[in-house]
Amino acid sequence: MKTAFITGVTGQDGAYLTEFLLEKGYQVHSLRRRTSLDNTLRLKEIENNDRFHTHYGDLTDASGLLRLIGTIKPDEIYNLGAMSHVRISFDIPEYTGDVDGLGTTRLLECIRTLDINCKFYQASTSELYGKVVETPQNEETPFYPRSPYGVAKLYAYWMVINYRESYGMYACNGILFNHESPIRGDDFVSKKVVKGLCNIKNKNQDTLVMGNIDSKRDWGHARDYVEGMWLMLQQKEPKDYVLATGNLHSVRELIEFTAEELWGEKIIWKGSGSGEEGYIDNKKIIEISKEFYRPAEVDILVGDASKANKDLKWTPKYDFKSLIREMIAFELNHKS
Ligand code: NAP
Ligand code: F7E
Repeated sequence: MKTAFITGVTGQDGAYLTEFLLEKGYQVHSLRRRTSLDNTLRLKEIENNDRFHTHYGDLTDASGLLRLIGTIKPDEIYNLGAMSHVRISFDIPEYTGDVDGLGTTRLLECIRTLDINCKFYQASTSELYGKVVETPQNEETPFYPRSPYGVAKLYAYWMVINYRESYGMYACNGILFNHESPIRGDDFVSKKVVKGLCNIKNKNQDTLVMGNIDSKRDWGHARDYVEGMWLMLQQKEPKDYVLATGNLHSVRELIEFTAEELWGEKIIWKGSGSGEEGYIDNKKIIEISKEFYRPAEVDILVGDASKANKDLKWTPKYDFKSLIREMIAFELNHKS
């Protein structure tokens, strides 16, 4: 029976990965932060599994990480913990660097110091490509991060490669494009749109206030992506892989598709820029506010996952429509 150690277990990917590894028979140890309110809501269905364990700790606390990893001696570490919100990283850049950048180094140093035979997965991101220099982006595309989050993750990306090359560690970067689910955090655009429009449909909210609706992303389902993380650690050689669907949609299309699913009719757009508004049945449901714009935006990201497709035999099972439909069904079932 293999043992995994997961940071970021209370997040979206942490919950799906834990479920996936438990199904594979793993012992799963995980890092949770102490918070004043319960942060384990996503773990309710698995928290009583006797192969699942949580330990208090923090990616900024090196001695705690060393003690935990030294005791657990995991076969695999999945570093999913991060301050993962791109816009908020502009508000707390130093903290973001500490957790997302140095936090990764602290874990790599634990493996090196303890001299344990442990594979390492790093949650790298399409935000590394930022102001893209080519489309679609693959493992060879040069990076140009556009936020403190992207810059911190770029440092972590290179530390993973440096430890692989310097110490022969089995360490991989998964360069994952946006992936969503019903348990996505409320302040990411997919969840904000689906939840907001479901609330409006149920007359629990009047309007939804959005930022830049013309940015474009490659959205997949988190359930597909955690399988890719695991596959990266089951290969002969450690390598870095892009996981993406290869399909591009704008935030505007996300709003339009969700609205059409809920009302069965097309949203009518009026005005432009930050004065643009969206209407259904002559009722305003969308407004734009610069509050949600970013100091530097990433306009378009779409990935080419051919390498993962070939080496890992990884292909996503969900597409954009099945992802959003699942998110809508979840919101309606939880609100009625
Ligand atoms: P998420 O839902 O925001 O979860 C982040 C996790 O990190 C939470 O468990 C959070 O704990 C934990 N965390 C935050 N600060 C920490 C700290 N100082 N010490 C220890 N843990 C800390 O993120 P996600 O969507 O699951 O993403 C997982 C990872 O993949 C992240 O590293 C993210 O940057 C990266 N990524 C995500 C995507 C995507 O589209 N989802 C794409 C590419 C890469 P609390 O619950 O206590 O806040
Ligand atoms: O924004 C635009 C926004 O916050 C997507 C993280 O998981 O994926 C995620 O980062 C787009 C951006 O995700 C709103 O400006 C418009 O262009 O859902 P998001 P993200 O920034 O792409 C990457 C791969 C990660 O690694 C990150 O950890 O949507 N947008 N209006 C908005 N975004 C938000 N959040 N809220 C709005 O009102």
